Amino acid sequence: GHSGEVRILGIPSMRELMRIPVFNIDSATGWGLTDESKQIKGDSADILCGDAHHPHMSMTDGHYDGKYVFINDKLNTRVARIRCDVMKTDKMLTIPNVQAIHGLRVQKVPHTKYVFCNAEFRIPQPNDGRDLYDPSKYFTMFNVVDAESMEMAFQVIVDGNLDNTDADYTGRFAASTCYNSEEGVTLADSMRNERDWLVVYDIFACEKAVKAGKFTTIGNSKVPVLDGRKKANSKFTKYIPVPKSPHGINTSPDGEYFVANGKLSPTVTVIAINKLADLFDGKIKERDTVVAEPELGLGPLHTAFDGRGNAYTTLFIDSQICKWNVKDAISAYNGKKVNYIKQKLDVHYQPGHNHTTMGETRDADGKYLVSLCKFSKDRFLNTGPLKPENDQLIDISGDEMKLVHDGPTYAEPHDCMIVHRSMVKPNKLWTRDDPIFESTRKQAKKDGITLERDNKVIRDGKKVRVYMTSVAPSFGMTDFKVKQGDEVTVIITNLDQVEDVTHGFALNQHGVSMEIGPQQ
Ligand code: RUQ
Repeated sequence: GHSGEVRILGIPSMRELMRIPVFNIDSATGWGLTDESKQIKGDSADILCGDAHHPHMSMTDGHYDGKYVFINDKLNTRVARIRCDVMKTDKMLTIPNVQAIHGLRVQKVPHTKYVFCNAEFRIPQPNDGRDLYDPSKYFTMFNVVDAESMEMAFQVIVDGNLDNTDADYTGRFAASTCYNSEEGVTLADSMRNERDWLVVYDIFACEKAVKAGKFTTIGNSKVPVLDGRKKANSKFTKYIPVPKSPHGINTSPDGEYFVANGKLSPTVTVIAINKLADLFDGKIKERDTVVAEPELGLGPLHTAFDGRGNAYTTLFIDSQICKWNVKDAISAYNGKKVNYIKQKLDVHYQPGHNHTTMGETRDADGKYLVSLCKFSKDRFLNTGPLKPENDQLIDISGDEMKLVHDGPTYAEPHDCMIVHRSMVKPNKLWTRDDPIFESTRKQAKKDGITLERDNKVIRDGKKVRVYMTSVAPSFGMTDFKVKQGDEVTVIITNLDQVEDVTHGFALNQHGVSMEIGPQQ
C-alpha cells in the first residue's frame, strides 16, 4: 500500500520476516539512494513514493514458480518486479500513455509470459493539453507487459475505467472489471448505470494482430496499441454487463469461473470461462456466459477460494467475510431453492482484499484465509489519529471459518498472495555475476580494478571512484581523501562467505547509507 514496499510474513505466525523496498526509499538498505537502485528505477528514479497494490507471483502451468513477484504503483503508473532468488526489486517500468496502474495479475498458463496491468483513469490521448476539456477524447487502456524483459508488449484501448484483472487457466483469456460505463468525469456521473462490465480479452487474438503489424501507436510511443472499444467491434474484447461498478475479479482455482465482485451491488457475478470461446465466436450473447449471481451482502470487493468449491468474499460495508458455495449459487440461479451462503464472519473493519493459501493457483489448499482490514479502531492500544491496519488470519480448514489472529500493520497492506514455502528458495549469498551489478562490474573493468581484491581511488577529473573490499567489521581501506566539489562514488565488495554477515556503509552529513550483503 502507501508504504510502497512489499513485506514477507510467515503463516500462521503472521510475524513479519522481511521488507522489500520497491517504490519507497529505504534507509536500512539504501534502496532509492544507491546508484544501482536508481538505475533499476530508471526514468522514475526521482520519484520517491508510491502506492503499491497488487503483488503476484509468476506461474508455470498455473502453479507458483518462485521466480518473480510483480507489483504495481497506482500513484505513479509503474510496475516493478521482485526477483525471488534475492528478494530484491530488479526491474521497474513506467507504463506509457496511461494513468494509474491498478489491477495487476499474471498470465497463469502455460507460464507467466505476460503481466496484465489495468490503467484505471481515462485521460486525454495524447495527454498534451489539447483535449483537456473534451472528455469524449478520453480513454484508458489494458496493458500487457513482457514478464521477462519488463517491456511493453501491447496495449488495448477500452471503454470505461478499468479496476481489477485476472487471467484464466488456458492462457487465452484475461478479464478486467470495468466501471464508469457512463464515461462520466465526476463521482456521481460514474455511478448512474445499474450495470457496468467485465471486459474479457482474447490474448491470442491480440498477439496475432500485433504479430501481423495490425496496430496503431500513440504520440512518440512505439508500443503497439489495439482498439478494443465497443464501437470498434474488434476480436480483442467482449463486454459482459455485470452489476454495478464491479471491483475485484477472481478466477476459481479449478479454472471454471471468473467471479466479478459487485461493489455497489450486493451481488457477485459468476461467469463460465468455458463459454467465452462461443461468445467470441458470436454463438452466444454476453449475458449467456453468466451462470450465477448470488446476493452476498453490502460492498463485495474480492473473492478467494478454498479448492473445495467454496468462495470467500469480503463485504466492505458489512465488515464481513461471506463464505458461499459456488455450485449451490449456480443451482439457485437456475431456480432451485438452496441456501448458497454457508457463513458470515465479522472482521475488523472494512476488509478489502482477502486471500486463501495458494488460492489464486491450481494448488488452493483451503487452510487459511487472510483478510486485510483497513480499519483497526478500538482493537489495539491507541496510537494517535493514525491507526494501524488489521491483518486477520482465519482458519478455513474446517466447516466453519475461525478467526485465529489479529495483526496490526503499518500503512497499509493493500493486497497479498500466499505461497507455500516449498516453492520459494532464495539464495543465502549473492553471486558474483549477479545482473543487478553489471554496470558496476563494467566500470571496474574500465578502471582496471579487480573488485574482489583492489582497494583503490580512481580519479577521473572531478569524478572519483573509490573501490574497496570489506569483511565486517573492517573495510579494505581505513581512509580515503577527496576534495570538496568532487563527485564521489563508493563501490564496496563484501567478501564475506558467511551467511547473514551483511555489512554497511554510511557517510555522515551526506544522506548516504547502504547495505552490502555477503558476496555482493
Ligand atoms: S483493489 S481493496 Cu487495489 Cu480492492 Cu483496493
